[in-house]
Parts: sequence; C-alpha cells; structure tokens
Amino acid sequence: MNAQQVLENLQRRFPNEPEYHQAVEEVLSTIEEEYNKHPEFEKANLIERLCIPDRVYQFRVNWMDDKGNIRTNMGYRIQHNNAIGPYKGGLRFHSSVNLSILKFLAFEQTFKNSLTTLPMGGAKGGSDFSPRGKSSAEVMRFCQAFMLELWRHIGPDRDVPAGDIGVGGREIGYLYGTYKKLTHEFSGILTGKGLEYGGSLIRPEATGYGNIYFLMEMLKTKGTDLKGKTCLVSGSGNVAQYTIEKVIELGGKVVTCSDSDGYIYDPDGIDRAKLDYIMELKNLYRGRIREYAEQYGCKYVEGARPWGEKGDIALPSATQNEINEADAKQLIANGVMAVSEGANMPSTPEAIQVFQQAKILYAPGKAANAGGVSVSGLEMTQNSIRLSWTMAEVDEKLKSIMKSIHEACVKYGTESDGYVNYVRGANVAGFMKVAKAMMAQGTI
Ligand code: NDP
Ligand code: 2IT
Repeated sequence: MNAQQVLENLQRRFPNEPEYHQAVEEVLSTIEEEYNKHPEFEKANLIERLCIPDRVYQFRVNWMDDKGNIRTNMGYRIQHNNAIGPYKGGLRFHSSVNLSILKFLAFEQTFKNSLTTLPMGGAKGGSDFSPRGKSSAEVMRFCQAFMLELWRHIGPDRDVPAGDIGVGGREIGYLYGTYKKLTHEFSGILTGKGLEYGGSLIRPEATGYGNIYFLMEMLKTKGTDLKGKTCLVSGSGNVAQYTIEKVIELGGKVVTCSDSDGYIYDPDGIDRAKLDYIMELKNLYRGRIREYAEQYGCKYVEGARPWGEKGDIALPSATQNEINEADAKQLIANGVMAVSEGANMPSTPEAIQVFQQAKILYAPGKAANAGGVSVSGLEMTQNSIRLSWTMAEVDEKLKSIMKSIHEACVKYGTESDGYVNYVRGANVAGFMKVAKAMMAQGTI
C-alpha cells in the first residue's frame, strides 16, 4: 500500500477523527520519498502499521463532586508504538478531549520521542474532565478514580504517562499517590513528579526552555539571536510560562499571552515581576488572564488569539489548530521571521504552507517542543539509577538534545535552494529510527 492508500483506509476505518487524519497526512506527505527508497518497508506494510495505534484503552470514570453528585467522564490511553522504548506521553484533562485528539497526539509523540535520542515509544491519554472551576478535592477524587482504571495498563517498563493540558504537578501528585497505593510499589511510573518524590529538576521548565533552545539554533542559521526581538506567545500555562521566562533571560520581549477566553497585549513587555504575577495567577489562584490586563492596565481582547499583533517571532503554546491560514498570512504581513511551536500541531496545514512559502523559519511541535518529553526521559533515567542530577546537568543535557534535534532536521530537511524544511526533516528523522526498529523486530 502506498501512503495515499493508507490514508484513505484510515479515513474510511476511523471516520470522524479529523485531527488524527490531519497529523497522519502531514507526516505521510513528507516521508513518502524516503519511504519509496526502501521497498522492504512496503513489503512489511510498515506505514499502515506505524499509523494505527498498537492499542486503545477507553474507560468510564466516576467521581463524586463537592455536592455529593456522582459525575461521569471518559478516560483513555492510546499506546501508539513501542518499537524503540516503553510507551511514553502525557495525559490531557480538557473538556474537548476525544479519541481523535488523543490519537493525533499519540501518533505525533511517537515521532517526537524518536527525535529525542532517548529510548521512548509513543503514547497519549487523558479525559474529557476539565479541572477548570473544580476544587482541589474534586480534582483529587477524579485523579484517584481515573488511576483506578489506568494503573493496570501502565508500568515503569511498559507505559509512563506525564502531564499535558490540564495535568500539572498537582494532578501528577494525586495520580502517583493512587498508583503507589494500588501497586504497593514506589516506582518511576509517572514523570513530572514533585522533586521530593522522584521528580527531575528542570522538568517543569523543559518544554518552554527547550523550545527557545531550538529557536536559538534556528536563529543562529540566520546569524541572529533573540536580543531585541518581539515575541508573540499564546497560552499562559506550563509551556507558555517557561517560554516567556527563557525569552526574557535571552534578551527578547514578550508582548502577548492568552488563555481560552482571550489574550493580553502588553507593549512594554512581560518582565520578571509580571511573569511572577502570571505564575501565581495561573498556578495558585487558577484565575483568568484578563486579570493581568486589569492589574497592569494593558489591552485585553476577549475571544481572540494574539496573531494579529506585530512581532518578530511567534511561539504558539496553547493548543492544536490555533493558527489558521488567515492568522499565518497576518503574521507574515506583520513581518514575522520565525514560528516555533511549543504546542502540539498549533498550525493548520494551510498555515504551515503559508509559512513555508514565505521561507521563514518554521519549526513543528514534534521538534521544537520535544524538550518536555526529553527531560521526562531523563527523569526516568534518574529514577532507574536512584540518583538526582543537578539543575545545571539536566539543563545541559536538554540543550544538547535540542541541538541534536535541530541537526537532524537540517540533515533530513534541507532543500535544493538551502531552505530548511523542518517539517520534512523532523518527520523523516523521526520515522527512520522507528521504521528500522520495527523492521528488526519482525511483523508482530
Ligand atoms: P496548560 O494546561 O498548563 O496550559 C494550557 C494553556 O493553553 C492555558 O493557558 C489554556 O487556557 C490554553 N488553552 C488550552 N486549551 C485551549 C483552547 N482550546 N483554546 C485556547 N486556549 C487554550 O498546558 P501546557 O502548557 O502543558 O500545554 C500547552 C500545549 O503544549 C499543548 O498543546 C500541549 O500538548 C503542549 N505540550 C506540553 C508539554 C508539557 O510538558 N506540558 C510538552 C510538549 C507539548 P485555559 O487556562 O483557559 O484553559
Ligand atoms: O506533548 C508532550 O510531549 C507532553 N505532553 C510531554 C510528554 C511526557 O511524557 O513528558
């Protein structure tokens, strides 16, 4: 079967899963040339095997809210591919979660994890439970109920979940406590754990920092860096916060951030004190980004995304498909020179085309945001050897991983005119490692 036939089969077999189709189509359209060089791949029906998850768990989660009502949510874990290591990937708790979204994320994770140079397969999971507006006691009861189902499918050498949207340190703690209670074992089962019980330094920072390390590598190819550059960030959660922190540290200025209700525009830039305010607002009080505009007297735009503002660099760090074709055109018209994705699949296929046609630096999430799962991999290593590395050690390893991902993208993605197609580079590099491992292990 060629790539087109595989895609058509997927669309027929799994209708109504548009995000999953979108992610598969993007990868298949860029690896076909490389794939065709290996007739043994086609004989082994490799692409189809790589596109369909190994298995999908789906379960009902019941929990009690503070008023005593019994509530129902759906829980999922997609174990996509474990050719190069145990299944690994985050858990997302958000009202929009469904099979299509988690299947796209697990598929992407497989290529991303392959790029990290560490031995991790791809997975994703989560629930349509939204922590927004819930008390901590409700979140705890939900996490306990969720783990009561999930625990039998995961394990330190089998499948190691972590955080994603709606799952941060608090949720990981509750999930970990429940797993420990159920198995009666203190094991390296989740990553993103607290430092006191097996977490790694730099894990909270890793995705944001890693994205900026990757961006710096891209900027270096143009002989420039972040100093004096204006950045547009979306989101105001884990990834956005540490993206902003690193941009400030390296001399750039961030003028926007957002949440699902709207965005703020601060022409003076978000400085350290303002970032501390955002961290407290979002991580402690769990408030809305609108309050930043009230606190600092700047513009707040309800129900919109920040892509209409003027900036040199865009760092989408909220969610999938948050930059459409019109947004991309607007960014280009406003002179954006680089887009580096902290979020997973934040740009639509049409938006990606706009960026690439304009020949700007454009890094897809599976390359640029791989720092998060990379430090998760380093957390697993530290758990295995029962040691903790210093902040400087982990940060150095993160930097060198991001650099090697950039090198892989340049190696596999440089086109005849010298333009680096980071999408092609990341997909081909990620694909080849998994493909070779699958071939070596036979048709199981
Ligand atoms: P958080 O839950 O910490 O923050 C998510 C942010 O994005 C919040 O500001 C949230 O707003 C906003 N957001 C979420 N959904 C939507 C939506 N549908 N429309 C508009 N805004 C939205 O999650 P993370 O920062 O961890 O994740 C952000 C992105 O980064 C995701 O795409 C995730 O997959 C990706 N990522 C995360 C990694 C990690 O280690 N955490 C690693 C690699 C990628 P609100 O508060 O209103 O919900
Ligand atoms: O999308 C991602 O890479 C994550 N949410 C992090 C996954 C992980 O296992 O750390």
